[in-house]
Amino acid sequence: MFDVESNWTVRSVGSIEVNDIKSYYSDITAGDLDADGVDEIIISYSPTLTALTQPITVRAYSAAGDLLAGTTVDSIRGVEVAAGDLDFDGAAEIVVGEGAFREQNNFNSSVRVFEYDAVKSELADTGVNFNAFDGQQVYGVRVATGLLVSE
Ligand SMILES: [Ca+2]
Ligand SMILES: [Ca+2]
Repeated sequence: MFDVESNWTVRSVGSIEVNDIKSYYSDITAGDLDADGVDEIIISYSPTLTALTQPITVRAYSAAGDLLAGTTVDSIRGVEVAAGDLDFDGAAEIVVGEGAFREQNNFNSSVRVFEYDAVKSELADTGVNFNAFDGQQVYGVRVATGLLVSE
C-alpha cells in the first residue's frame, strides 16, 4: 500500500490457511486468472517428503481467501508456480515448473501451463508441456513470467 504522505507502508490484510497438513516445498504467486482486474493467489505444495513421484497440489484462491480451483501435477517433492497472461486474452495463465528434486537418473525440467476455468471451477491443462533443458542433467526449473514484447 502506497501512502503519498508517509511513503511506503506495509500492512497485513489477513491470511489464509491453504492446507491443514504438513507441507514441503511450497511456492506462491499471484495473477489475475479471471480478468476482473483483481489478482488471485496461486499456491503449490507437496504433502509428503518422498523420493518418488507423487501428486503435487496447485490451488487458486480469491484475494479474500476462497478456494476457487485446484489440480495436481506429478512431481517429486514440489513445483514452482508463476502467473502471467501468455495469450493476451486478459486472464493470466499459471506456469508450473518442476521443483528442484529428481528421481535417480530421471532429470526433469518440465514446464506446464494451466488456465482457470471459472465456469467449471477448475484449473485446466492447456496442453503446453515441455522440458526447458531437454537432454541436460538438471534439477528442476524455476519459472517466471513477463511481457517481453509490446502487444
Ligand atoms: Ca481476478
Ligand atoms: Ca491468458
